[in-house]
Amino acid sequence: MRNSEVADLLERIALLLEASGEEERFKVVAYRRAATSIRNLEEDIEEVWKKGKLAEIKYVGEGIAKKIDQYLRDGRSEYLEELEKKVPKGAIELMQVPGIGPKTAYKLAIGYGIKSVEELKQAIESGKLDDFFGESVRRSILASIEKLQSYEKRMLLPEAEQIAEAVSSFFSSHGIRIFVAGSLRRGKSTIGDIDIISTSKDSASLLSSFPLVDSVVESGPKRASVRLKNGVQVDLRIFEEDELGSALLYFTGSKQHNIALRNIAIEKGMKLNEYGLFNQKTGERIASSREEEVYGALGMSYIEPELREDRGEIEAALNKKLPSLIKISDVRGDLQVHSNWSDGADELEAMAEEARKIGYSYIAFTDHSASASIANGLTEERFRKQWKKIEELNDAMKPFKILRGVELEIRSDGSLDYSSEFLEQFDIVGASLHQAYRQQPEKLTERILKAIKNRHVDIIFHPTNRLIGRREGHEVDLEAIIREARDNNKILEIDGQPNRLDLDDIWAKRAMEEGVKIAIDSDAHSIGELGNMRYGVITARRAWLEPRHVINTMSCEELMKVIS
Ligand code: DGT
Ligand code: CA
Ligand code: CA
Ligand code: ZN
Repeated sequence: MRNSEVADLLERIALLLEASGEEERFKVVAYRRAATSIRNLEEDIEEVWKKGKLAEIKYVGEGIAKKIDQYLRDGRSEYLEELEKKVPKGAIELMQVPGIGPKTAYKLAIGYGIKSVEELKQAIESGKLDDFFGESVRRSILASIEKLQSYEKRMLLPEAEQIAEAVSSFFSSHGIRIFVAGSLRRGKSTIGDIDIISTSKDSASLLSSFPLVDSVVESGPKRASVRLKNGVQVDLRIFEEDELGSALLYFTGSKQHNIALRNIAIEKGMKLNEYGLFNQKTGERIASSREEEVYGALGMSYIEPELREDRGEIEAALNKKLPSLIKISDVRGDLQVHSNWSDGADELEAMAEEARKIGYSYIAFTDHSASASIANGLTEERFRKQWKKIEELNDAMKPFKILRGVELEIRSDGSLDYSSEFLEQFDIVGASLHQAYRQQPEKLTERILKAIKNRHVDIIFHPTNRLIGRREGHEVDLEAIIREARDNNKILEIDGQPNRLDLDDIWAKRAMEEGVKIAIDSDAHSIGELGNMRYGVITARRAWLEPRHVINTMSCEELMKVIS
């Protein structure tokens, strides 16, 4: 299947169109949308192409179909090549740096001949750009570059999962079971490398023969490490069957959790390492084959991997006060979903059908509001039309319930799109901040607080607006936002997009402790992305959330009472 290859092509065209600085917003949206549509296409794009039916794919018009046709036929795209000529080398790469938009990237690439992020760093450090950027901008760009370069080495959760699954099914096709440990098992939002454990003596040599291996870093009887073609490292450790529990415990980490456990063991006259829990004096082994046994022998209840960060879980486990964490099956609806009425790829009906298939009893469509023009935000007129369609679907899909929602822009002065009378007519309103996000943090906080106080707003979506790997969350005053949400009985969101996961685990826990309710949403822009709920739930588990803390574990009726 070359579907994702073609989707990448279209996305690259969209990016270049954006960078070419022309006012081609509509085109940019069209290419992105077609890319998403093809990425989610079930049929093989080459088959569709051979049948001459490219233009029948959703969002692929004649123009885009021609470009795909040429690409599949000749392996190249003249249109892309033209754009590449038009956009200076380096501009695209520079655009990845938070704080550098298309225009600035253009000027840096043309005016100063800067072709890479590294060159930009050097130019700033050597003073070459002192006239171009003010001092505080230079400092913030250098900080962003440092972040960017450190992120490059870490991957997002879905990528790590996919690799682990590929490794795992390779091993199982050879009759060997492996166990995933490390930060992936703990569900961290970014993963450095993949740690696996096996009890088979053959697994080290087998790992070296995994088809995606680029080089073998080390390989011995008890351990192996390989680097894959995509740059990712996989670490394997081999243990005896009866050491599996203590081995998993050790290699799941976190390191801080391990250190805390080891200290508890010492206090109790025992010794803990990856081979087991031992009596300090006699050396006799007390527990090792299952994690539960090791925790039990230390006087603790079993601690779920997501909690193993030394953030209070050890004490809670000693006192048998651990939370009963939320599970994906507790989720009964999704409160942030986009359709093709704004920047999503799929129709209302298809999205709702899929949500019902997942087992939800409700879904809120939250297409973008009018001032989000890059996301094809809706006018009041278009929302009224959408509501008609929603009404029809609600009749047809009973008892499944579709809520009229909106992702409402918090504008640069803190005001909102639409009048009060109009906002009243939505079932649920999520407000979020995208525009003018380079304002001072105090100003951003003020805008969010103002939105929370507005009686029509129910939820604040992705409160810090972070994009993992691209930009840090805004330095808004989250303590103040949490207090305001608590005082106004408003909800804060964990956005499940793998590059958002915002609120993060630490702040979602903080919000919960203050009594603020949390919504976990997929922020899906296509049918497939409804599955992002999973990553939101993992983050919620890392935040110690139980079903009762999460608003969308309620039935639709209860939910409507809470937000009315
Ligand atoms: P990552 O890969 O950076 O996302 O994070 P982890 O947590 O997967 O860390 P990694 O791969 O370096 O090591 C895997 C686990 O092995 C880690 O979570 C805990 C354990 N571990 C590694 N180094 C040490 C250490 O020096 N002391 C202790 N107690 N445990 C360690
Ligand atoms: Ca790791
Ligand atoms: Ca590792
Ligand atoms: Zn959107």
